[in-house]
This record gives sequence, C-alpha cells and structure tokens, in this order.
Amino acid sequence: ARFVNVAAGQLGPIARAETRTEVVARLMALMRQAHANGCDIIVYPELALTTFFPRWHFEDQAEIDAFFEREMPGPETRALFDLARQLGIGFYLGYAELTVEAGVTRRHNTSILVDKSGAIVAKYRKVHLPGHAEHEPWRKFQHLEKRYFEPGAGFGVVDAFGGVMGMAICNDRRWSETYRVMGLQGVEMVMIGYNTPVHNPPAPEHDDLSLFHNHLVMQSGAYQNGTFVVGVAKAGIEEGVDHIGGSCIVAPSGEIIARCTTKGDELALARCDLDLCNSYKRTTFNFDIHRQPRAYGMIVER
Ligand code: CDT
Repeated sequence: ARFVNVAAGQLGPIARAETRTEVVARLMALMRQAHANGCDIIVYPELALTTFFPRWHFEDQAEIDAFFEREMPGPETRALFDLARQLGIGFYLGYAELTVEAGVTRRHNTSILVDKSGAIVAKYRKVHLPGHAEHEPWRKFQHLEKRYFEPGAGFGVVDAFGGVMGMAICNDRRWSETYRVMGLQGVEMVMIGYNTPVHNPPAPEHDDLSLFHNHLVMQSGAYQNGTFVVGVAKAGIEEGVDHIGGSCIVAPSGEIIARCTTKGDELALARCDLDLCNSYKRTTFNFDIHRQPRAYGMIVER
C-alpha cells in the first residue's frame, strides 16, 4: 500500500475587501486542522487568495493586476509556505499569476504543488478558460476569464508524495481530455480547485444540475483513468453570486470517499492508497492493451 492522507481544503466566500493576509490566515487554519488529522497534503481552491474577480468587467488594467501575484511565495503568502515546512505538509494552491517573460507581461490562472519542505515541485496553468472576452452587460454577472488570462500549454505530471501527481483547474474538470492526457502519463492523483457559480447565464436550464455535473465529471475522470481525483470548491455566496460546494475526494473506482457538507471553510479527509489505481490501470483501463488511438484521430485533428 502507498497511502497519501489528503485534505480537500474548501473555502467559503472571499469578500472583495478581504486582504491576502486575512485569506492566508484562513488557509493556515485549515492547514493546521489537516496536519492535526495526519494529512500529507491539503488541496485549496482555484484563485484561492482573492475573490473570484472575473465576475466583474474592469477597464483599468491596474485594478485587474491587483488581483495577481508577481512572486510566489510573496510577502503575504510566505507565512503559508513557512507553516507547511514547519508542519511537514504539502499543498496545492490556485492563484492569479503575473509574469514578465522577455519583456512581455503574461497572466495565467495557475496552481502550484508544494512539497513537505515548502518547495514548489510543479506549476500548472489553466488550459480550458471558460466564459467570454468582452463585457456582456445582459448577464447578472460576468465570467471574463477569456479576457483576463491566457491559456496554459498542457497537462504534465510530477513524482511527489510517493506517487504520480497531476493538476487541473475548474473548467478543465469537465473535459475528458484533461484526465486522459494525465492518465497516459500514469497519473495517480489529480488535484482540482474550482469556483463554480450555481447559475450559468447562457444556460440557466443547467442550474439545478450544477452539483450533479460537478461530481459526474470528476467521478468519470477518476474511473476512466484509474486515478484519485481531489476536487475543491470556493463555495457559498461571494459578492452576491452563489457558488456550489461539493468538494470531494474520488477513488479510482469512481466512488466519492469523502466530501464537504457545508459551503464554508471545511475539510474533507481521505486516506488514499495509490496502489488502488493499479486494479483499474492493469485491467479495464490498461491503455497499452485496450486503447485504440487509431480510431481517435478526430479528437486532435479538429
Ligand atoms: N472557474 C471556472 O472555470 N468556472 C466555470 C464556470 C462555468 S463556465 C462560465 C466552471 O466550469 O465551473
């Protein structure tokens, strides 16, 4: 057996006025609880340091950039890394990342994986950016990820915590390709932070199904690739917009083995034996024997 004790570190709403330091204090409180419960790693949501700012249309680039991190760790986040190192616990953290590469400013919706020594061992930049790029005043609230971020390059995996770890962010979890690309690299645990409004303005007929779809995609992604999936929400009514909770840990069987029951700051805990992945990777989803890529060309050709 290869056990990894995992905490899904769900957050309740983050107000626009809340400071990074206040949010980091909440993250640290959850980290202490996770450590007290014997966890090796805690997974936090997408854009976990601020309110979900793509719900607003901002004209002023400086106002937008105020939601971004220019360094990681930075002055307000360093305390989280220090606590992780002190306790000997790893974490996944989502945040808005601003970098300057060859004189060009780039903005990504990013997550990092930090090991028990406080070192960043992997970085992922969100590939599937949902929503729209132009202001659409008819919506009750905006979803301007296509305006504020550029898409990342792809899905890698990393050897960490005694297994093969992968990351995705929010809308990525709805796409089977996300899991399969990591599945082909032998992933054993996919960590996913999310911010999902209950109401989707272009398709209000889906609203009643939002929690069902959340679990549907993560359970199928887990089963079809023989991997654990840890999905973690920023939940509750944030700046007037209701977000689903439903943070959960899914086994390679596709079964939910732990889940949050509130829409506030809360942990869901599971003792995950990564060796359980083998039963699926070696039988039904033995890709080497059963996969038929010659029949799948259309997936990447158009
Ligand atoms: N953050 C994020 O990706 N949210 C989307 C909302 C629906 S698309 C407007 C999601 O897929 O959950």
